[in-house]
Amino acid sequence: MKKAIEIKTGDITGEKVCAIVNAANSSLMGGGGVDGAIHRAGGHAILEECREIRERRYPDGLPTGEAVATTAGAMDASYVIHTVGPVYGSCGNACESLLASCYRNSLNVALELGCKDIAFPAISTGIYGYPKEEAACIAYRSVKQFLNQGHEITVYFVFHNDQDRTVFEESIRGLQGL
Ligand code: AR6
Repeated sequence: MKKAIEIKTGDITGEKVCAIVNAANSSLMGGGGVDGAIHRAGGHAILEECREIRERRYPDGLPTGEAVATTAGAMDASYVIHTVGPVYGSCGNACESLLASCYRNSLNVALELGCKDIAFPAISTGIYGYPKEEAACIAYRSVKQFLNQGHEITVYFVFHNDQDRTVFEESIRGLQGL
């Protein structure tokens, strides 16, 4: 049987899962980091769908912590779930719960789409400056809480390099009994 949580190193755009998560910004119009990589790999269809979502549902932009889905264009995944992580230092005490919401809301969107697996990048830990150790604990706790509610979905944490992966693994060591 597949483990509920798997930790990997690699380029998330190549993941063969139902949904990959994008660490987007509220404009949904693309950007750098993993967002840029996803739009490049998926192609123009993703941007078109993001434009429609903005027009129809979020004219002022997708709020931090929320998540929406598009198809994945040319990538192997079926869907991209776009979520907006907090900019570290911009939200005071709320940053932690906003980052946790990114994971929880993305997982709920994946379930609504009927997904049995989902791959997350380390949301907010690049351009948005969240300390990797803190973000690791928040991400792991949020996913674990969701899985403990009985939802059947395999969650991949995908790190761009082994160093980030090691930081994550060491940070969550004390949490594995959750
Ligand atoms: N696969 C997996 N992980 C990746 C990849 C990849 N291809 N590329 C980068 N990462 P970031 P944020 C890792 O900056 O901090 C964008 O401009 C990266 O090493 O992509 O949430 C958006 O449009 C890091 O660990 O996202 C927003 O404006 C993690 O992904 C802003 O950046 C997240 O880094 C969002 O900033």
